[in-house]
Amino acid sequence: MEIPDEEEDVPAARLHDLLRPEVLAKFDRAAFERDGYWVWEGILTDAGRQRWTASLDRLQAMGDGMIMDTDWAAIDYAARGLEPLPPETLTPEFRKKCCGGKKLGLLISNELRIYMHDHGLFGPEPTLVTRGFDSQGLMPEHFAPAYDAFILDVTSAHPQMMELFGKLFGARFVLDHIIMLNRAPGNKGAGWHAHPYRQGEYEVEDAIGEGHAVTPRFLQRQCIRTLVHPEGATFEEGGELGVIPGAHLYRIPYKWNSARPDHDEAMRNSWLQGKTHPVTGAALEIVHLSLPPGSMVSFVHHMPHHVGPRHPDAPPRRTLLMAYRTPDPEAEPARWSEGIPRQWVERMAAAEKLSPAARRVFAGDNPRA
Ligand SMILES: O=C(O)CCC(=O)C(=O)O
Ligand SMILES: [Fe+2]
Repeated sequence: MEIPDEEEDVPAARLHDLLRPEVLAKFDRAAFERDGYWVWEGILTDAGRQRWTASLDRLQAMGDGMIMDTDWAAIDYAARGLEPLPPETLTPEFRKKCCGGKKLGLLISNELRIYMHDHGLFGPEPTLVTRGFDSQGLMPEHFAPAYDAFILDVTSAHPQMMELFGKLFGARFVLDHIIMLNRAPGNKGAGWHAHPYRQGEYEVEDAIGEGHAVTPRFLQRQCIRTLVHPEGATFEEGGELGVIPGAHLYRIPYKWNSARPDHDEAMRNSWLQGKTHPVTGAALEIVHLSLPPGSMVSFVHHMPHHVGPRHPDAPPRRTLLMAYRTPDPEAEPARWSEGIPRQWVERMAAAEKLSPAARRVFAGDNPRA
């Protein structure tokens, strides 16, 4: 039975029975720390799976509509201190290729994405065009909670989700970032790569690394990614995650900020050569995960990982990435975590639309009073 949290109003969008408690209860801390990942197989209830899929489909349609309906060429970039977008990327044909998920970077430069995150792309017109919903000044793919109350609840407040993240992190964790990672049929997937904690201030090796700094101790400063696949990510349909159990104990943000050409053979012939698990002594090996519908997977984001191609005949892979991290005791005091769009969270806080639970998860590492 779920005990309502007395201090908060329960959001209307909340689905109480989101996760299967017996799957949540199976989490094995020792295995997670040893392997660097944990599969929550079939953890979504049928209703949870339906709601998650419906939200991701709706958000994808909203974002695709914004890509196609916005007059990107007419936006005054210079007035906002931004470079104009290259004209060849603004044709309807090109923009069509940016739809369907995971292709938004072809249209929206990193500079523009950061501007939307910090300031929001609001008026004066022309600006983002939304049909039948309010613009939040950014794209749904870059921060889905801004456009969907169910996703806002499950990523910031839902008791079962907070219990899941609590198992990974302990008492306190802050949101690092949320990205929608739908992949259309025929999507090519991603080569082997990993990610640094925050801006890489604490990395002990560079992005290739030789493995000298391997440690048997689970690192205290951790960012852990959780992918939810309401319709699965199986071998048959593709878009499946590849991991290397134990490789998270080498603190190497592999090719995090460069081209990612490596597939399994390249990885076996180079980075994996001679690397062993610092606890078990076994040679490190690649594992591809086939996750049935309604599953999630959590993994330490220092571990190199890979995404298989999505088969051309499969339906789109629906996926949300939810990345949280342990707070950094040395971070500058800040009201909000740097991964939350500042313009959005400040507007929500001013309008008193953030629950106490969301304020905790969105707070800075060392929250300012
Ligand atoms: O599954 C995906 O689409 C990407 C997974 C990934 O690289 C990540 O979450 O960092
Ligand atoms: Fe990644």
